[in-house]
Amino acid sequence: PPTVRLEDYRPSDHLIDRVELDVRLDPHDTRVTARLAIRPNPAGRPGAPLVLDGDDLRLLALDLDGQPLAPAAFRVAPSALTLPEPPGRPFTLTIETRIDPSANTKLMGLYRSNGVYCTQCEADGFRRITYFLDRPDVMAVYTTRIEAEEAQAPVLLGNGNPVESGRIEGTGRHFAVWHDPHPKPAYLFALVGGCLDRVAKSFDTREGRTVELAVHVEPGKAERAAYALDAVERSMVWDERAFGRAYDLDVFNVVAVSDFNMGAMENKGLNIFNDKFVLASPETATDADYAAIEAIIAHEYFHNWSGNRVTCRDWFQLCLKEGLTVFRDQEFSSDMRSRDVHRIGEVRTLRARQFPEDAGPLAHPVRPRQYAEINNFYTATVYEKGAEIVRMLRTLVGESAFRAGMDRYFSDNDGRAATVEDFLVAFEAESGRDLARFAEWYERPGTPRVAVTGTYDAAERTYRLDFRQTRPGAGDDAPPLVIPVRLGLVGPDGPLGEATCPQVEDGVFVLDAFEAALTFDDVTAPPVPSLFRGFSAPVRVDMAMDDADRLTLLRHDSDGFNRWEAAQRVAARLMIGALRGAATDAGADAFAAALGAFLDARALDDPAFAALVLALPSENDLADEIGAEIDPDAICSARRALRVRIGASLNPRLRALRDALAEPAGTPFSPDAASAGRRSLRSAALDLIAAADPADGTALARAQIAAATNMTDRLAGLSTLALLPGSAREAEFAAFAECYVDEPLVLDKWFAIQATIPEDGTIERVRRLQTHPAFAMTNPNRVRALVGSFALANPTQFNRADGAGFALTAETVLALDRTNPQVAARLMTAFGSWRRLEPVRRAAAESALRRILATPGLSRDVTDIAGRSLA
Ligand code: HT7
Ligand code: ZN
Repeated sequence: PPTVRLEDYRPSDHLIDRVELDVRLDPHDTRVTARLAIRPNPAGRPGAPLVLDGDDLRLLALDLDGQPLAPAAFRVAPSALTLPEPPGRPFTLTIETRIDPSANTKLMGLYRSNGVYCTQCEADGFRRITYFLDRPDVMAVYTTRIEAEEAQAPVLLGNGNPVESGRIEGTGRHFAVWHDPHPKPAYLFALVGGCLDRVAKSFDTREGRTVELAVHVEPGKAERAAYALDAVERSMVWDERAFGRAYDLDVFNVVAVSDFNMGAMENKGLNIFNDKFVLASPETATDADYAAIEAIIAHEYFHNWSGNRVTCRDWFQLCLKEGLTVFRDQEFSSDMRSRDVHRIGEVRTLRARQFPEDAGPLAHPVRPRQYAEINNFYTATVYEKGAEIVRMLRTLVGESAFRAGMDRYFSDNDGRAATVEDFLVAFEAESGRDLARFAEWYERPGTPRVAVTGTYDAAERTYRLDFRQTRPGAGDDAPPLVIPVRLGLVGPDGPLGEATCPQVEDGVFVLDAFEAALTFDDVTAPPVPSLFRGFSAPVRVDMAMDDADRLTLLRHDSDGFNRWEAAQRVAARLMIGALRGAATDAGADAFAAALGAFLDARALDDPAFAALVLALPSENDLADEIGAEIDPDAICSARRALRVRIGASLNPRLRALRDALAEPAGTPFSPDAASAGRRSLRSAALDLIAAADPADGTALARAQIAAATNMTDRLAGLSTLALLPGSAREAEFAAFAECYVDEPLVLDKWFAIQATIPEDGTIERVRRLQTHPAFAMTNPNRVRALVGSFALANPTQFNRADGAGFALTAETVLALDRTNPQVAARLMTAFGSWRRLEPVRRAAAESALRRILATPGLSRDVTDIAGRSLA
């Protein structure tokens, strides 16, 4: 496929200032009339042809300033409309196109989901609605008239504010006109038409604007939208307080649809969501679902400033809106919940998704320099590593310069399409700091490594730390990065507050050379260093440290993240040691004893944190750490063995904890963080009990399912059972399916749990489930639940040595590619770590990849991922 390069960017030759759209909705024959006010761009090439993007469009009529264009004056194809010699002055082009929303299986452009008309235009879907300059630096003011049969689509929503609506007498049709006064790129355009129920409330911004907030959902599900509506309001309050950003329209609409390629979309004033991230009730949603809804509602709302008011000049700048907005939603969730617990969750996600991406064939810089298919660059690197860069920037310039820099960035770039450089300049101005070298974080792939050694001098009472950074994957000529290291020293009884070091300011040392050394004075006893507190930089840290020292950190560090990290490191060392034949039972027992002491001291004070400590590093975490010649079966066995040993050793404590945390009968469900934390610790305890004693675990899990008053407890019981083969498991699976046959989002959980069972029979089970009447390739959530969970969250079965897991995934990718290439390409990313497997599995994965790439008629999306994976 042709490659788009950052270095080739040039401004558009033409601009579009105003768009008047008239969309007459029909299931198969939707007519779109676009009146575009176009003018030559003073920054473009004079006299250049006008080339409007299209995708799968049929042109019905075309005129210029009210006159039909002569056939010789334009060229048309489904993918472009060209005026070779457009007027060298402002003019109005009126284009009528015809589209078939019911046939749109790609779910990009205008499509129907369960009978609801909706749109998805990012990154390049608007060109599937009308011919346009479909690039983010072309920003226009939109007025949209939507017309539809009233019985089919009683609700008609557009961007901006409602202007007018009415019936078209005698036709059964009606219309609504929406006007958005804020210039925006086409990717933020949206419309919705359908039968929808809603919940709403009004909100007064601190600037004195009264805004009608509404969440629209499938008929009969309005009650399940209450939590999302509340999250919208909390997001608005928070953005005013934390960033001084207020909402800027009279209405804010959220619409939930069931067929959606990603999580949600921040269209101006009309956010459209995958209903998985809107609908919640105690009976159907888990605590994790509630937290995700809160975070994604916030994320899309925050885009109103970071993305919409200030947008991206081109798609290479995607991290400018996505990394920044992830950072903003993470801060919001940290304020709503426990900061330490949330930070641990963020880092777990980064390590699970971004670190492997950065270490594999799909690695790319946070600001890529080239792409063949932009939809394949909505990645963990752009989002999650992009957010870490913003966090490091705040650590470097300090809280108050950071806030001032954000204010400056928003005001200097309001209404503009900006770049990463525009972003950094605002912080340079406010902090006086030169960020040219910091900008290197955006430029090259690869996770940096920082090796640290510590030396204590008892006579001098000094402690020296030597740092060395390396940049695997970044290229030999890569300069050193600017790495903020938040750190401190811990003694046998707690933090060593009196130790001082001139290079450490407010607890932060800035490592900006390949090598550097620090010396602390007044260190009265051999300390344990607590490095990268709060995970202050997205790096891998290599420091040899005894388990005993790490367990000192678990007990005494003032930093919550590093307390958790200490336990994770010990557990990882034990498991990796075991699979190399180098770990002892004594080590595991010492670790179990330390966990027991930790639970006694802290579990009831902070159950959510304790649950995270008990959740050992995942199989994928261990694979990432091992890095080469990976045998997922060996990893799974080593992990299981440690869980068995800990479960056996802590059994009485875990049982006592479960009892202490049980909610009194009749307690109403609350999704708040404290209640969720208690549930998660009870379930983590159950999981370890069951690992060591399957019979007891089965009984406890069944009892938990039977007594459950909410989906969190029910699903946790089922997840524990999923690891315990036998008739009890199958009976509970069957009962669950019967109970939730009419609840698609709950059935997705049922599909997903079964797909992740780490047993040989899972392949057959997944194939059987693919023929289940509820399975549909047309619904992305269902495909992700079954095949996505299998490929991305079942390491032993996806990576089976006989290649059966790769084959199943490849077949699904190829079948899906014919209808929805974007979702097919996402599924392909499961192959991203294939080169790090041991030789037999590696060969099987490679042949599956080659088979995919050789398939005739493959989409650009899948060709791009398969091609890069093999390169
Ligand atoms: N900005 C959006 C990213 C997106 C997307 C969403 C739904 C379907 C297709 C999409 N392509 C890109 C969502 C976000 O990050 O906020
Ligand atoms: Zn986003």
